[in-house]
Amino acid sequence: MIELLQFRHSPYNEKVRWALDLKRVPHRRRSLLPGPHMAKVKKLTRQTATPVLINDGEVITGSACILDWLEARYPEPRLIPAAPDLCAAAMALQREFDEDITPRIRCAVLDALLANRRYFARIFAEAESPLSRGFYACIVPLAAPLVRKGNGISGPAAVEEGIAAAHAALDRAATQAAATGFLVGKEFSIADITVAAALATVVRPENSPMYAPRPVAPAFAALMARFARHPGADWVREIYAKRRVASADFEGTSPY
Ligand SMILES: N[C@@H](CCC(=O)N[C@@H](CS)C(=O)NCC(=O)O)C(=O)O
Repeated sequence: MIELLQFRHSPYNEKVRWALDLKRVPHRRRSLLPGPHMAKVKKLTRQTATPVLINDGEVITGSACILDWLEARYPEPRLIPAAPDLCAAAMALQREFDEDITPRIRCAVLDALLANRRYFARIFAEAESPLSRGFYACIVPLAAPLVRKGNGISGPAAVEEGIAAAHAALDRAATQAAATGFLVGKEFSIADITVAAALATVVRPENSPMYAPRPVAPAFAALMARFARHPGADWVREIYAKRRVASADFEGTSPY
């Protein structure tokens, strides 16, 4: 059976979960904890990033490669536009977010989450028992420098840059989706999944796998409040309400 090694709250993992859920691909999910994940993922893939998809010994890394793999094997519903110009536009938007915009937004998100080790543990160790979540909260301060370094959080300028990147991405989503509700052409595609999953890290749509557990820690609540009334946040909430078929994440075997 296909297996997804993932982080609970991550734009790249959310992209893959979204496609798996829409295509109703039977699979198993295993959530890993940032920090302790490294040894396991490195052994399998010689790098440390999630998501990782495993199928019969075949190991696929990188959310874009995983989406291509899924689209080839589970074509319905189609997520990569058939028309060459729309396909090129969707791929270009995916590449720009994956490689440039999403990592910048992530600096601001992780910095705010790391301000409260218990909330960081709540977010990432949701699938764990209360005991191991408590243990993880204790080691978050040890993992924090690695998380900061690995994600380019070099100081306040990187955080401000991430906030500006989120604002610009929300502006762009609101403008680009104004005509059809979708970012590329007239159909829902990987472009919408990529951009909505990246922006969900700050918008945190309710009833979605990217929701913010309550009570929200003050630093993270302050970050979310910066974007809550942006028209681009309305687009994120709307596309989640209409197209994100799963309202929660799960551990273990998929319900389909
Ligand atoms: N380009 C990759 C980026 C994946 C990525 O950065 N994943 C992060 C979570 S958001 C991760 O697992 N970081 C931990 C690490 O790299 O050790 C993709 O599209 O999947």
